[in-house]
Formats: sequence, structure tokens, C-alpha cells
Amino acid sequence: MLSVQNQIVLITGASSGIGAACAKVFANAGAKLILAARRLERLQELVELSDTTSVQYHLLQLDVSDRSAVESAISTLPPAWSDIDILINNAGLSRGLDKLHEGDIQDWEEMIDTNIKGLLYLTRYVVPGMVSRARGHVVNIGSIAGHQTYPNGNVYCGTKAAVRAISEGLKQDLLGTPIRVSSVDPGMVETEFSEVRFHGDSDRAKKVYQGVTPLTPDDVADVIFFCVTRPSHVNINEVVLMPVDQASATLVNRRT
Ligand code: NDP
Ligand code: 8X3
Repeated sequence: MLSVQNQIVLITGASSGIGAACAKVFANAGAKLILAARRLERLQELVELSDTTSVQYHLLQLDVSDRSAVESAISTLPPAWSDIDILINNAGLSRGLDKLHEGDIQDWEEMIDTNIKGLLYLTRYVVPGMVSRARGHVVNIGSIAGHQTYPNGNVYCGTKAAVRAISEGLKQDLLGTPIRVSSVDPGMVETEFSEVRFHGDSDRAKKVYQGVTPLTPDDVADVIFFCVTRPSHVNINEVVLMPVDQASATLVNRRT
């Protein structure tokens, strides 16, 4: 098992859900954390609540869909933080659950700009440093939605199918280097995801998880940690994980 002690880990979307859970797992293992999200105050709370006082944090208020902001954030990292070892491209969101021909185009643009373009910008600005240092690991958070399109999921599923293809392409393009690429693709995880999808309608969001035992953000963070800590010659290409109560994007066992 590889140690992540003192390794620099950049986690996007660290202010909530899976990203925040990753921050805790990697902090407990002694990594140095760059935490990025738009809500800086949430990142500050996360650090204040951390019970591991020895952990070093660098916080970035960053909108991953803003190309020049990403370029500037990465290129102006203090020298002690610039040699990123592990990039966790986790920031992402769904907006709406509508038929394609009735969908809100602004929702589509937000998903495409964040889930695809944001992930690409981070990759483009971080991976060259990994290549020149001959070390690094990129973990992209995909989804079951990238494997199976479900009704009304259209554009969100499209963005996650793109993440899957991009992960595969990055692995191919990095062949011959020691840089590793993994795609971690969960099914249903209870986070703020559904509340964001339904534009703050928390009653509708709660119904998504009603009567099922979904994955927790910690479950996903554990799998990401597993991928990153394999021996350096092992590349976990893709992990699909879902709750026992889920068999596909649309087949869910509800007890109520
Ligand atoms: P949350 O809504 O709890 O967290 C999403 C995170 O992404 C937040 O920290 C948010 O931070 C960040 N984010 C969103 N947009 C941007 C942006 N433009 N710039 C920077 N950060 C951004 O949801 P999850 O933890 O569930 O989602 C994390 C990832 O997991 C996403 O890629 C999602 O698609 C994927 N996923 C989720 C599943 C689920 O069932 N929950 C299942 C499969 C995959 P802030 O708002 O502060 O910027
Ligand atoms: C999130 C899981 O099934 O709601 O990617 O698309 S799902």
C-alpha cells in the first residue's frame, strides 16, 4: 500500500458531500490538502472542524467552470503547494430532471461547464506538472449515469459519459508515464446533490433517498483512497459502486 503522507492532494468540490469526505480521509492519512470550491466559508468550517491539528491545508475559492480562474489558481499556487501529487476531480452537479425537449438550457450549460469543462481545465493545468515530475494520480468522479442513461437524466448523463470517455482518453495519453488515472463511478450517494438538482427543493430531494439505504460520502471516499494507495504499478481504471438497494440507474429497492 502506498502512503499519502505529505503528498499534495487537490480536491475540487471539497465543500460538501464526497469531496468533503475525501478531505477527511486524506487528512487522517497525513496528506497535505488543497481544498477548492466556490463556498470558501464551507471550506473554512471543514478545516475548523478537523480533529487532526497537524494537517496542512491550502484553501482555494474557485469556480472550476471559470477557465482563467482555474489557470490563475494553479499557476499562482505558493511553491510549497505547487507540486500536486493527486488531483481529485470531484466538483460537479446536476440541474433539473426534465425531458430533453423541455429542458432548461441554462441548466444544461451549468452542468456541461462544470462537469466536463471544469474537469478538463483542472486536468489541463495540473497534469503537465505531474508529467514533468514523473509522478501523479488523477481521480475523476464519474457516475452510474455515465454508464446508463435514465429517463430525464439526458444532459447530466451525457456529462458523466463524457467524464468516462475523458478518463479513458487521459489514461491512453499518459501511457509511457507513471501517472495513474482512475474513474470512480458511484450510484446513489446521499449528499447535497439532489437538493442542488432540484434547485433547493429539499422535500423533493429527500424523496430520492426515501426507503433506501444509499451510499454515504465516506463510502465513496474510502474507494477513492483505495485507488490512490495501490502499489505504484497498479492502476485502478474504473470502479462502479452502488448501494445494495440499487441494481442499476433505474432499479432501486424502496421499502416504503
Ligand atoms: P454535493 O452537492 O454535496 O457536492 C458538490 C460539490 O461540487 C460541492 O462541494 C460544490 O461546491 C462543488 N461544485 C459544484 N459546482 C462547482 C463549481 N462550478 N466550481 C467548484 N466547485 C463546484 O454533491 P456530491 O458530493 O454528491 O457530488 C460530488 C460529485 O459526485 C459530482 O461530480 C457528482 O456528479 C458526483 N456523483 C454524485 C452522486 C450522488 O448520488 N450524490 C453519484 C454519482 C456521482 P460549491 O457549491 O461550494 O462550489
Ligand atoms: C448521481 C447518481 O443516478 O442520480 O450521479 O445520476 S444519479
